[in-house]
Amino acid sequence: MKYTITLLLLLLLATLIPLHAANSTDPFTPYLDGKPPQITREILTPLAALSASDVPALAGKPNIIFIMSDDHAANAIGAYGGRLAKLNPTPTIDKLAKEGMLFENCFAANSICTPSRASILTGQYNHRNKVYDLDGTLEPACQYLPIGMKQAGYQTAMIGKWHLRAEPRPFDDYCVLPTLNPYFNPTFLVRGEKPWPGNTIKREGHTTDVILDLVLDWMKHKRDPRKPFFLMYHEKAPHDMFEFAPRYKDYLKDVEIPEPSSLWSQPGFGSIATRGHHDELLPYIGTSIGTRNSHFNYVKKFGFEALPTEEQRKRAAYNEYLKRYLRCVKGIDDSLAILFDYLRSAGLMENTVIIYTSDQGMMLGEHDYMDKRWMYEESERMPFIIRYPKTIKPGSRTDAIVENVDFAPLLLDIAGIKAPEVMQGRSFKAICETGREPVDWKHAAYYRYWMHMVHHDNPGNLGLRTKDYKLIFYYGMRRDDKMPRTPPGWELYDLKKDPQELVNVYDDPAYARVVSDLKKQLADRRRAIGDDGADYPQIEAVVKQYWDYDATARATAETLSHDFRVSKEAAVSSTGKANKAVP
Ligand SMILES: [Ca+2]
Repeated sequence: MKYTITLLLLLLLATLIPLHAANSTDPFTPYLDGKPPQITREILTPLAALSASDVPALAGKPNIIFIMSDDHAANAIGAYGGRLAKLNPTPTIDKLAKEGMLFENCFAANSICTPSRASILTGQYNHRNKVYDLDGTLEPACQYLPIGMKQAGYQTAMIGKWHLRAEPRPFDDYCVLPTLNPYFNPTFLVRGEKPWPGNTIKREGHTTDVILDLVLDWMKHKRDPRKPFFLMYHEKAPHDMFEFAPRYKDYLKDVEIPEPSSLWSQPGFGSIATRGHHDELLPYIGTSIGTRNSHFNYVKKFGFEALPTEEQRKRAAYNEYLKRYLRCVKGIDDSLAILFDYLRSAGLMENTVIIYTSDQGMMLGEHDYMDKRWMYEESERMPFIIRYPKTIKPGSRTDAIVENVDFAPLLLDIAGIKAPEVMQGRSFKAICETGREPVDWKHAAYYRYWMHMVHHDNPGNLGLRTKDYKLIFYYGMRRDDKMPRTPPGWELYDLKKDPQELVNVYDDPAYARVVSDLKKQLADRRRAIGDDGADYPQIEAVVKQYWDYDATARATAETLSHDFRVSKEAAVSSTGKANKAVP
């Protein structure tokens, strides 16, 4: 009887609400001309995308929980086996990996929060979705993933860190942190009577605990058991400044954190683009653990300047950084243990696809760097673990290359619908289920970081990462060209021989063939995905000028290196502030 009434209600709704699907069966068709339409009613009305005949079909669809932390490097997950694994930082996530599949080569197309999230929601690279940097906005009409999941018949919810500025309107339910938010006693933006972002709720406690409570509350009280659900559960932790819940203050207290060798010595690392001519830009490029970068380093930030030697200062800063960070990670891992216990007790564990990832990685002292943004492994790599024992073999691993633009197509595929043309990524469901890559699967991940020399002093760059090599080109300028340019330069790392990227072999004659092959692949990929420089011809001119990197280009790069150093020194003498960024 209840079922019949539900069907009748659904039929009634379907009659009352005019679907634009009447004109087209593809909800994404209107976006193909690049002009997002106004949000239509079927996007806003939870039940409208469902027709009565869909209801029985939904019974076989799995639920999906997409868990994403902020800046959680694979190195800080035990299952990835990095140098921190011996500290056992993530027993719960490790267990998830044992019960599912771990991706060793999952990469962010742009290793920074807002752009990576935009790629995940749209299935597009940032030159296409136009969310280049932290100021980017992803309008509701372009939030293709939740729109598609709803079309597939799912109840959708977004809880936690959002960072895309515009309202997450296509979700049935949302409860998201504003862009700037504290670790304790956070405020959330919710749907309500006032226009976005006018409706808020406030919660007491540490953000990790509060977000877990909101997730559990949604699961227990707001979930519609008649439908499969798609929940995006986004942590704020372990983003800087790493404020952990007080109960973790003694975690790792007396432990000496294992160090990467590149924290101390890396004579073959980098290029003129990252070190300057004869290392003259080392104080200015890339924020540091030790005092190399006087503008932003963790010796200063954590107050270790009074220690007698640089070795002591750097070691103290490194340990403080890693302990704060890992205490935040521990909080996430403990939260997930509670969530998974709940899923088991509610009988949801076996029919729910669980994904754990992070919006990108994080430099944890490798190369004396902090933060992300770089294309180096620790920053570019995203952890990606997927558990669904019905179709995914427990304890499996793959080295297939996948990118964050592939997430939305995968999720839609799991939900039983095809990714729309507007998405540039491709589903890797077959890899999850078979462990094998389709014959025409991609061989490389594309990368492009646009936020030249802001916040953490990283030059603009682009590149390609294959299973064997990484080619990076630093073009060194901002989109508006209003920040001093840094010297263009190339770096090549042989990842099989040198997984820690300690030696740039770009100029080694033995790699000349590799360089030319990779440049061709890079040019082909840029063409294929439409990153043709049309929006920023000034940058594209630099890419062209330095593509072959002949003697003339190298000489010009040296001049730019000197000019940049001089501009920095002038800024110090005029402002009195060490290494202040000058737009
Ligand atoms: Ca992030």
